[in-house]
Parts: sequence; structure tokens; C-alpha cells
Amino acid sequence: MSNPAATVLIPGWMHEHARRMLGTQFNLVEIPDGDIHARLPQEIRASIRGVACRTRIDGQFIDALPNLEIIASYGVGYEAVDAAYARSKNIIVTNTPDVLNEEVADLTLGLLVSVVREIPKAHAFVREGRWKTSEYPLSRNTLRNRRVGIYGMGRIGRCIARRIEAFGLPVAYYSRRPADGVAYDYCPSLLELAYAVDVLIATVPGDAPTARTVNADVLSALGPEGVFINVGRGTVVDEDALIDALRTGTIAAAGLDVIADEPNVSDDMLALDSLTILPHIGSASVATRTAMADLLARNLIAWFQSGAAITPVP
Ligand code: 8YV
Repeated sequence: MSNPAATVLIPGWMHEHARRMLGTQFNLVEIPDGDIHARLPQEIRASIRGVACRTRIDGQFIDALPNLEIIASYGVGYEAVDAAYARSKNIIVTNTPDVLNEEVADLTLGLLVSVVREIPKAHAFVREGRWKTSEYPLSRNTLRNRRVGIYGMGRIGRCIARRIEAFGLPVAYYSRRPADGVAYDYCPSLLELAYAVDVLIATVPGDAPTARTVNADVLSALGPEGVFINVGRGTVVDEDALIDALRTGTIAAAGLDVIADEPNVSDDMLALDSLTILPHIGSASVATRTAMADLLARNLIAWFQSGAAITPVP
């Protein structure tokens, strides 16, 4: 046992694989989501040196754990953790990057083709027995002769871009700065990217600078043949503007793996025939979720063994 004294708190849900790995190394304290003060007496809170979580960790939660050293968050996006506050208290935050890149990119291309070639609707057509009496109508949209814009050329954006290239389509992108080692056309603003392409794929995290950046102007620039895909975070989109753009034909169709208020899909969204919504399944295969859990646990183990985490957030 590397450090029998270390106690790790698991607030709320945690992947079974991570729980098993952590259980062999640390004393685990598990509590349901909610008010940490109400759930844990002071002496137990004082013993906690690590947190393994998928839940919201705000400043109040951090303040309740006076000896906390590390917060290991499940997922590449870590907007639920107040990382700036943690840093101000010398608490390290880790996430689970890279192990999910290809899985999310696969899903992105699947969602894009589904939206453009109407795969879910065609499947429903067969299930409803309608093929026996009629042919499925030709899809209004095609991927052929399109230009694809990627919003966010990070690790996942690059994996998506490689797949788009294999589809024979040109790629352009916008991110805060030009990405190193990438030859795709860089657009200096999201609006310019939207004007330059007719498929826009958002892969960016849900932090303050990205909030509602896919707005009415961007959707209008994408144009009437436009297709919008989001696999980043729902908060990146002005959802009222998106609903309006789909209703009025400002863009042709959209596919969302993420929405702002998960899992509450509005009736306005459900009513749109041109909108395909998935229940945030980008990384959700058994293998990839296990790899994410493994990395989360290895971060905690490495920290308490060597004082260096594997994937601290920037
Ligand atoms: C996970 C994700 O579903 O890693 C992320 O940021 O969005 C997804 O892969 C989620 O974070 C796990 O709760």
C-alpha cells in the first residue's frame, strides 16, 4: 500500500473501475451529492487529502476540506470544478484527456452523417413498416462538396479533422490561436469561419470565453445549407438562437451530443424535425469510460506516490 494514511473522498457517482483501483490504495469516504458540511463531520473532512469526482466542486466545497491536495475530475471537460479557486489554494486539479479523443471523434462523424443523411429518420421509417408501401424520400442534404469548419482545434478537434479529410472534404478552423503543426486554413474569428464553411462542428470546452459564442450571427453566416454539430458543451450555443435558426430555415439541420441543461431537453427542441439530439454519449463506450476511470485513479495514485500527477489541468 503506497500511502495507507491518505483518505480520498468520492462525492456522488464514480465509475466502478476507479472506485476499485482507489479502494486498493486509499481509505475511501463516499457520500451522496449535496452539502458537504451536512454530510461529513469536521474530523472526517480534515482527514481528506484527495477528491475523485464527476460532480460540481465549488469554492465552498473546497473550503470544507482544509487538508485537500488534489481533485481528480472524471472527464476531459472540468468546468464543474472551480479550478481557479483550487489553484489559489495550491490544490491540484486533474482531468482525463486523450484517452477519449478517438471515441468522441468517431461519434462526431456518426452524428454528422446521421444529421445530413437522416439515418435516425430512415431507421424509424423501416421500423414503422413504411418501407413496404413507399420509398424513403431523398435526403435534402448531402456531405458532398461541403466545407467543414471546426471550432476548437484541440486534441479532439484534430481527431475530427483527420476523419473529415478522409471523407474528402476541406477543413478550416477557428480557435483562440492558430494550432501548432496543423495545415488547415485558420480563420481569425468564429464568424469568419462560419462564413467560410457550411458545416460547423463545435468541440470547445464550456468555459466563460466560449459561452453562447455560437449565436444568431454565426448561424446566419453558416447559411441555409448550414449544418451545425456540437460535441463540446451545450453552453457554447445560444440555444434560443439555434431553435430559431432551425425553425426559420436560417440553417438546414443540427446535431447535438450536448445541451446546456442536461438532461432536460426542451419541448421546443424536441419539436424540431431537423434537430438530432444524443444523450451526451461522445465518450460513452465501456472501453473508453473505463480508460477515463483508470486515468482518474492513476492521477491520484501518482500524486500520493510521487507528488506529481499525470494529467494536471493547464
Ligand atoms: C463525459 C465529457 O461524458 O469528458 C468529457 O468532458 O464530456 C464526456 O466524455 C463526461 O465528462 C463524464 O461525466
